[in-house]
Amino acid sequence: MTDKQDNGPDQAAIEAVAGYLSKASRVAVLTGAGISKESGIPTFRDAQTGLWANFNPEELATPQGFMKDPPMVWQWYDYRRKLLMDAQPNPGHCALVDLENVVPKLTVITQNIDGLHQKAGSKDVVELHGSIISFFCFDKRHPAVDVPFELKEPPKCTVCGSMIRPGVVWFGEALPHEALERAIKECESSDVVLVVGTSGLVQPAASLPIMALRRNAKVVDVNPEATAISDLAHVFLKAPSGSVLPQVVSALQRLKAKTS
Ligand code: BV8
Repeated sequence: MTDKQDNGPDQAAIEAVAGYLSKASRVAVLTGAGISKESGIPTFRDAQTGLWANFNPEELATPQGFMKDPPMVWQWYDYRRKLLMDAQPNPGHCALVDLENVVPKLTVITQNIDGLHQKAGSKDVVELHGSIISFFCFDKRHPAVDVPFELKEPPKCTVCGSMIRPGVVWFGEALPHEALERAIKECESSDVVLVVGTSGLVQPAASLPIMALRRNAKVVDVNPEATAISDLAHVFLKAPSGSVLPQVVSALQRLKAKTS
């Protein structure tokens, strides 16, 4: 595709994306762990710090991993949940809130479980992989509330007695039906889809940009590293989302001011 960038975003690429957005009536944004990196949250495939350095997160984030060692998996999520409590949205999250106020309709579809889009003020957020601050029991998914920090092992469900687990989607588990349906509908009906901070490795989320391309949406990849999506995108903004998304929003605001 003619206007893709592979040497970092120059102003022309940013203006091109602003041009797409100025004509869009519906915009979808698919985000991954990368958008939270500048809030101090390690991405999913970063070398895990501390105790987790020797474990593959894709083994920990599974029902089998949890059943094999409930205290260890529980403590891994407790460590991540604590990290998130102090985390603040960064300029990338905030730029999406600004964008929501400039385009007619914007939906954030996130693979992240950190709640930072909602903390930033995004009004329409679809959580594909659940949330680290929600809990339900392993056997029957009875909801659990007020789960304290620092527990060494999973508490038990007060209804059925099975272990409480984080309310996230583990590998090998189906995504919440309504969230996935909504994400597909938005990606198939949006004029522009921004793909921000994802390695594009995890399915079925990674197929959403392909579905958008099939419906002739303009797809923009925002990532400091090239991914499988970068090559398919109309524009590849090779930069951290916290620095380039505010530039895109400013360029759009200038464009709107000129044409109003
Ligand atoms: C399912 C919650 C079926 C838990 C997560 C084909 C079709 C269907 C399934 C599969 C398939 N092939 C394989 C599968 C199975 C599997 C899968 O995709 N495996 C992969 C590894 C190959 N998929 C599943 O199991 C899914 N379930 O399909 O079920 C089914 C159907 C019916 C009945 C039963 C089953 C479930 C997947 C969900 C797993 N849960 N999270 C938790 O977090 O603990 S996924 C996890 O990875 C996170 O949510 C994370 O968001 C997600 C994706 O990773 P990324 O977000 O992309 O993060 P990553 O670290 O990889 O990349 C970060 C990027 O940011 C990098 O590119 C980096 O360059 C960039 N970056 C860095 N800094 C910045 C930046 N970008 C911008 N700015 C910066 N500053």
